Amino acid sequence: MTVLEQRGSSRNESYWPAPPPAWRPRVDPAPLLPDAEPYRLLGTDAAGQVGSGLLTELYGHLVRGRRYNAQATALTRQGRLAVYPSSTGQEACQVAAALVLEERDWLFPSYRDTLAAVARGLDPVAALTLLRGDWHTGYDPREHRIAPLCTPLATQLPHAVGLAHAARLKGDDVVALAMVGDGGTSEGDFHEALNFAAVWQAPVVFLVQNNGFAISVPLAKQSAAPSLAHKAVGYGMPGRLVDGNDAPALHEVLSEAVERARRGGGPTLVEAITYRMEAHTNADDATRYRTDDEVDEWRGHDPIALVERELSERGLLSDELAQQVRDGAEELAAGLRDRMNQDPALDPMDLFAHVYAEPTSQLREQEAQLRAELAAEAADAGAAQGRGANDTTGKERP
Ligand SMILES: Cc1ncc(C[n+]2csc(CCOP(=O)(O)OP(=O)(O)O)c2C)c(N)n1
Ligand SMILES: [Mg+2]
Repeated sequence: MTVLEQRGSSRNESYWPAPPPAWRPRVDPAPLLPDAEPYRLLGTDAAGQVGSGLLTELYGHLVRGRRYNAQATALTRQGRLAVYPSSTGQEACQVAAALVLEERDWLFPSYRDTLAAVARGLDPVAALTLLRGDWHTGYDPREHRIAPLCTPLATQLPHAVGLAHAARLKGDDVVALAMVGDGGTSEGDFHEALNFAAVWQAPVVFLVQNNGFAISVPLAKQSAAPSLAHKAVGYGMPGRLVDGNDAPALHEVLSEAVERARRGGGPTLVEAITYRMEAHTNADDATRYRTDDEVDEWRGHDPIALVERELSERGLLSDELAQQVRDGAEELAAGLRDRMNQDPALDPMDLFAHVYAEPTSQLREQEAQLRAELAAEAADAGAAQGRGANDTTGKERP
């Protein structure tokens, strides 16, 4: 019998044995799948189940957070802050992430998550240290259990997994919550972190703030996934899709994920659908890649207005409460202004300290280059001052 003849006889079981049971889904993927629609509480029949105490607490944090963002952005315009990635519009994610954690837990923020760190109790000025151009974090991460605000995309995620896994091995009751943007989910570190977290059943919660853009790149240009929460299923962990502007809904979903992680149930990926109301940072012009209509549409789904509406419906938004919350926010902003108006003694050359015990040759080269540039700048400034002092004509020089 020729090979072709054998192929033809599909009933020849010695030639076509049944395939080994190599592939079987280890778990039923259905329970891991996110809901088709983002989970919401405010504006639904279930809103009544949110405690009034929590609602009021969230409100206070949201208003303070928005005021903090506005003040920090103003400081960039005054040259007091090098750069600020505002989270205006995303305050619900920031506040909920901070409030669901216990003191012993860890927060792993990205560069946009200053508010989460402040809502967790970090000094509002210390939280801006890196963005001010200093070489260090400005606070002791171990003391506050807040990792440094991370600028390289997604690198905070494997760190969170490592810390959570180590804590579990040591028997410490610690959960890590790691924040990342929609753009960050396309990074290799995202994959590695989620894969390890699921295999080890590490007590981690991943919170993706899907604000629609990675700088100017809209989500559709960098992911074809049905939703970012769907990515969880491929790793073997549940994915949850939540309205990222609904603070109580996020608080509930994140609390459940934290509790699940704490009792040994493993990691969860939570995707919060939200929107960045300001530009990427003060160095970006958002009008070049999105329309005012789109921004206005999101203005109608504002996280603070949503909570205010629910408080009003319950008769809880008294003038007194509103004033008290506003005063608290103004006090925070005034403190930030005053303290940020003091000039820190920053030396750009400090960049090169503490990188390696023995600096590499490339680092030494870069150090020499920066030293030369700074010297040339200082010489230019000196010469300009000299010209100004000798200039009696009042005419501008070419
Ligand atoms: C590894 C790495 N690559 C590129 C960048 C440059 N970068 C800074 S922010 C950003 C967009 C990130 O978008 P997203 O993750 O959605 O977060 P968002 O800024 O929207 O909060 C990029 C590409 C970076 N910081 N790190
Ligand atoms: Mg984004």
